[in-house]
Amino acid sequence: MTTLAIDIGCTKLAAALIGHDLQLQERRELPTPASKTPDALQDALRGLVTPQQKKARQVAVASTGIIQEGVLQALNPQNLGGLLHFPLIQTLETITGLPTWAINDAQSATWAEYHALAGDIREMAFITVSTGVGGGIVSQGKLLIGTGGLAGHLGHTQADPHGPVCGCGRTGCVEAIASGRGIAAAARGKLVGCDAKAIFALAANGDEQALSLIRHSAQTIAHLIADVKTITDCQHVVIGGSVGLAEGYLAFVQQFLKQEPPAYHAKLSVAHYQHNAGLLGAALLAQGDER
Ligand code: ADP
Ligand code: BMX
Ligand code: ZN
Repeated sequence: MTTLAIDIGCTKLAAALIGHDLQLQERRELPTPASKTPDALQDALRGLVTPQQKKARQVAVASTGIIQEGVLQALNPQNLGGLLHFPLIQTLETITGLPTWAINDAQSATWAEYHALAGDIREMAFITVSTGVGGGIVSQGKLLIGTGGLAGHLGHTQADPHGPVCGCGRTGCVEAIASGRGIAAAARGKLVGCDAKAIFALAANGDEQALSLIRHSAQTIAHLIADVKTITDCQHVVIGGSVGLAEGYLAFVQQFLKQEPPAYHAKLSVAHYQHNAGLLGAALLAQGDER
């Protein structure tokens, strides 16, 4: 069965048709609307899926936010321009007329990346360093979602009790420091106003402040990985998201993780499916037992 997979991130929306061979066809991408009202998101989703919906039998959504009973609840509404609540399944079923299934974006990507790992791995974690910091955990071969959908929201563990206040209301979350938004918010002087992509470009040209902002993010993610290892005993941690996939970032994380005692080390790699892990995981999960 062909699935129309949709990935709703805080910066970009993506969609593709995915069959049983898990090959992506007709991948499309649009920016997440700047005015993130429910109407603006609904219009953007309609524009994204209309060209493809006739070719699919079902819709599978991987979306930022806590997904409970098909509704998106923002944990960090600041990342979604203040949008708190969005009826994902209802909206997409109305737009497409197709049965729709939804899960958190990072949980979804975790499942795709778990399937891409070689060997008999039963415990793994995935961390996306993107607009925010998302995460997912596989324990004993099962994806943890939780009764309320919150499981694996690793970006909201506390990295620094004296750190910046996070949009979720907590102080010093990993997300407030290490995410694309966090990197940009810590910029000073001539770097004020630069986004994370621009800060990576400056670092590649030797800018010391840009490099130190990126290293601080990577160090925060390395500490998070050590914490996740203590909780899950994961053998492997996969890193995704545009910041996580950026050149040189994983090497910094690796360097900082090596400074932790060996018990807290885990094998690290970048996402096998790169920017498509969320789309593929949603299709895999929605196709479920039929595969
Ligand atoms: P989303 O959050 O919608 O899933 P991304 O994974 O693309 O989207 O993450 C967006 C963040 O990644 C932004 O903070 C942006 O500045 C940053 N970013 C985008 N492209 C790059 C890049 N090539 N290198 C480093 N950072 C990037
Ligand atoms: C935030 C949270 C997570 C999400 C993560 C990465 C919201 C809206 N999102 O921690 O649910 O998985 O960001 O999302 O509260 P991304 O859009 O930055 O990839
Ligand atoms: Zn937080």
